[in-house]
Amino acid sequence: MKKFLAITLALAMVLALSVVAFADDAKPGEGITIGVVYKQSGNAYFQAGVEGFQKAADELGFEFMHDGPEDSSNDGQERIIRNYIDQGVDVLAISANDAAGLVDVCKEAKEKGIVVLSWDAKVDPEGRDLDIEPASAKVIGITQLESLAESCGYEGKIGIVSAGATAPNQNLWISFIQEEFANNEKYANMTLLDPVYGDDDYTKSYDVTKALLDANPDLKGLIVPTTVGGPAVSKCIKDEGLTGQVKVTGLTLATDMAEYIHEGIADATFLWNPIELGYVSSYVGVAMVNGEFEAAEGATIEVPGFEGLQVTVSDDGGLILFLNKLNEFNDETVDGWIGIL
Ligand code: RAM
Repeated sequence: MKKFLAITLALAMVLALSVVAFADDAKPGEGITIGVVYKQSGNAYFQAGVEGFQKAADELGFEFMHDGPEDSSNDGQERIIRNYIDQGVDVLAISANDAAGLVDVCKEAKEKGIVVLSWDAKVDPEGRDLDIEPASAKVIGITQLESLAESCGYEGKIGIVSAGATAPNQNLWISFIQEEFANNEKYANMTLLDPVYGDDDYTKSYDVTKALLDANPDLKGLIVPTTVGGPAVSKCIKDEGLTGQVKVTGLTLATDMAEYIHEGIADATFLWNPIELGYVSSYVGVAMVNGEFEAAEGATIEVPGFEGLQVTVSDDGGLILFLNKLNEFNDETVDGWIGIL
């Protein structure tokens, strides 16, 4: 009998230990679904963002779906979001084509208890819980202006070839470029043209650049704050025989721009790592669903490989979290990034 009791006790202990072990193995994201929505499909920048969500999904155990409209439209994004709400996602992670355009559908999602994050390009404060951005819009804007001004010797006429006319991230960066340009004496011998828009479409970006070059034969440089626009604008300058005469800077993928940087069309371009944006957004979403992190001013979150992630109040009055990492791609550094970004 004693032996029987001892065996039963031993078995019970093994069972109890394995339950604990199983509980330890449970990943914090299990049972959670994230719906990732980006500005448009077929954009390598967002494919890199998705890699970040995938990396976090492998670590945290959540499921995710991802999609973006072909045409960079607000309506297309709204349809994708409604579909995700119907499918019962726990988190929406959105890079918006229009900050105001998605507020209503995002409010509906929030009312249903869905955590709504924007990343890369914000949804206005009423429609989001938290916006996750690479760095402050002012730093991103001024870094490009200063780089191009230096390339142009602080003289002459420069322009901007942007993404969509309603793109929240580009418009914010441009507003800081314009403000700094108007207020800093350094740029007194330069002229800044109004932006033109290539809609994150390669052909359209090429065509608007051609029109700008034709209309401004004295143009000295272009700021291109979009990964799709950067190579299209550079190709146009090259085709027009203006290499070295019209300089480019902007926010680009290294892989797309290496050739143009080595040829001297761009001295330097910049970008954060979109993989990291997707990765951090995932950790934030899972922690919010699990009640381990609340989006509130001053709140901090631990994400592997990151330090000092803290929520602050954004220029628009909503909550924001910055990664604070900006990489420079130049003749010496760009090749080291090929294949990564
Ligand atoms: C394009 C998109 C994206 C922006 C990058 C720099 O891929 O417009 O929103 O962050 O460029």
